[in-house]
Amino acid sequence: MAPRSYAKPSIDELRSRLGPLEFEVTQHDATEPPFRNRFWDNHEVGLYVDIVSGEPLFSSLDKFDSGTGWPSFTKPADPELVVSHSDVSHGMRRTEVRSKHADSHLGHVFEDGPRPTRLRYCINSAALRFIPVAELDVRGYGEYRALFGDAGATPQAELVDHENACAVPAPGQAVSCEATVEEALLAGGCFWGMEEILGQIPGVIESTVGYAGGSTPNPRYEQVRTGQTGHAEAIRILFDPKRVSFQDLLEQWFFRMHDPTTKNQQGNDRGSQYRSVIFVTSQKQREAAELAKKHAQESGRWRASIVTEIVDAGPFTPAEEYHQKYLDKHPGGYTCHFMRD
Ligand code: MHO
Repeated sequence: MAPRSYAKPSIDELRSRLGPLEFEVTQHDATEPPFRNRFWDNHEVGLYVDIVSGEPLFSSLDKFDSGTGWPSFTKPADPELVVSHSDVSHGMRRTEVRSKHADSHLGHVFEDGPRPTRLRYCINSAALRFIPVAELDVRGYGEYRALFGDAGATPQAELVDHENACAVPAPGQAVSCEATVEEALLAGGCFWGMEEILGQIPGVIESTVGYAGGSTPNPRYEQVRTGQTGHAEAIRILFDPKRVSFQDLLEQWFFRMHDPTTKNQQGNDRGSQYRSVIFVTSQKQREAAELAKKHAQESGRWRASIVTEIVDAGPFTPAEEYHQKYLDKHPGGYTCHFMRD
């Protein structure tokens, strides 16, 4: 086989090939939210490669549970391909790590990791693609198969020395990664119209429609539409809190784009799947949501009581592809959402 090329594609090609968050992280040094990302809790055996170029970066053999909510490794799979730079942004002195060939921003490395290296590579899931060990050969990473030996058969937890994981950093040392991207998970009726408005707010990086707040795992639309699964049609947005705060998102947009006073109903759509909910991902979001709800009630825009629920965010299951950006695909299609004055 010809040697693999890890060349970086053009920015235009990257824009179309990567998701908006993947683009923001790898090209603009953004940091994704902790925990609610692809790989922080992935325990499968395999190789993590650069989502931009495919160059091999980290191995599951060096992955450990750091408790930070980001995938964390004690060392790169190939030290040649992970380059360190000093980074003084966000008022901290940290060591940034980037991929060698594509120069993708990956995350940071801290000196508070477990043995054997005592390093903690704190990496964005959005910068990574995961190649399970069984697929290394067919995906062109055959030469990395040896790295894993019989590991394919060994549970991941037994391979890593967890002792001293997440040690407290020495005084004055940078403490951790800090997310620059925040998630909001909202429900307010049919998700087609909600996404159309939420997706266009300045500062919103990406939106996905799906199902949240129910009990059946991995629900599909046909189940949710019965109202029996407990899910609400929801919209997950990732936004830049420097450009729009969570509270403004709620006060200026969420509480104006749907009627928060109609219980289990929005426009003509009836059922608990159309209820109004703010699913919060932190205590800070809960406080902002309570305040925004209070201000919306006081605004006089809504004469009846606001029934919007504020609950902790649980799992979010993305909806079927045909529901994503539905009104872009079907201009003039059904919506009951519009901005009130
Ligand atoms: N009234 C619309 C709601 C669709 S939304 C995805 C319909 O029944 O098609 O629930």
